[in-house]
Amino acid sequence: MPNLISQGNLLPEPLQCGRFTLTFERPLVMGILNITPDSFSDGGRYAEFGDALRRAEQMLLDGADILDIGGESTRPGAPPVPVDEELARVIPLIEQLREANVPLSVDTYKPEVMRQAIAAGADMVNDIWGFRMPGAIDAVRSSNCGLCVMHMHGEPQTMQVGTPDYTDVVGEVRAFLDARVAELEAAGVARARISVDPGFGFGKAVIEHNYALLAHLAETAPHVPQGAAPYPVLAGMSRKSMLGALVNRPAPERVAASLAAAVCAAERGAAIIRVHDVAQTVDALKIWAAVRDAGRGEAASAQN
Ligand code: 7PJ
Repeated sequence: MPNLISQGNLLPEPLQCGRFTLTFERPLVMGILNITPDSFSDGGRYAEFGDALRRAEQMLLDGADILDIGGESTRPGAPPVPVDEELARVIPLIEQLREANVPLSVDTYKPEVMRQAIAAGADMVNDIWGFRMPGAIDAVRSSNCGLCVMHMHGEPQTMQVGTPDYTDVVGEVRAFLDARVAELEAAGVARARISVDPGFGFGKAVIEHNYALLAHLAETAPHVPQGAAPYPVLAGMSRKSMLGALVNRPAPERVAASLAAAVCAAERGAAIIRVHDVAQTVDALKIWAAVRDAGRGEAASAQN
């Protein structure tokens, strides 16, 4: 009997994530909670604390599995936010949302924000810089929070200036993530705490590189021994210009395009999908999962 479970469709390793252990029988939906007055697609509508709380509650009602709290816009060209300002935005939200009993991620690359967010109860640190800032690994190593290690070519201020240059974008992103994960593990971070992300839109040619990465999403994950479960892969394409470039619509009107991208990511093994439009994504992924499960039923009865 041939082994029908190839490495390509093994479930990702469960993710140790603070108070939670996340498993990936289906892709989990991470809802984006931006509290940045200059956030590119929400236009700052959720700048106020009360608005952010209401938005979080709605995302939970809509079925979000994780909330990703961000206090600094990282869109290309955005100005950096001082540490104190970022802390003032994210810490009260973490404290308030802890009782909601949902995994809380903090989207930051600043070690001091990581430290204080973990102390306030964050379950996960999502770093677009891939824990490359001096002190970032030290800020997370002794906690049990989950990590998302993202690939970025260049820096937010400059990454889309000129055309990003790769000869093999999938191989280069994977090599980068391999190296980051090796450094984290050498510093004592357990493998079970690590998820990875190819960083859609962060220093990639809008169409050529981003769509190659999506097409080969599973191959962007770090190498694991033969037969071992892959690292969980997070995919964040919601409303991004890689979608706008094809559908020719402003960010708030890219919901349908975002859903198509989410389904493509699910099909290619994404463990976590980071989105603005939680309710719609949850619906789309239900249909995707039903098709997957029906296909599995056929595979199982063909074996008997
Ligand atoms: C991402 C992110 C992403 C991860 C942002 C935006 C820009 N974190 N933070 N992956 N993007 N892990 O949402 O458009 O793609 S901010």
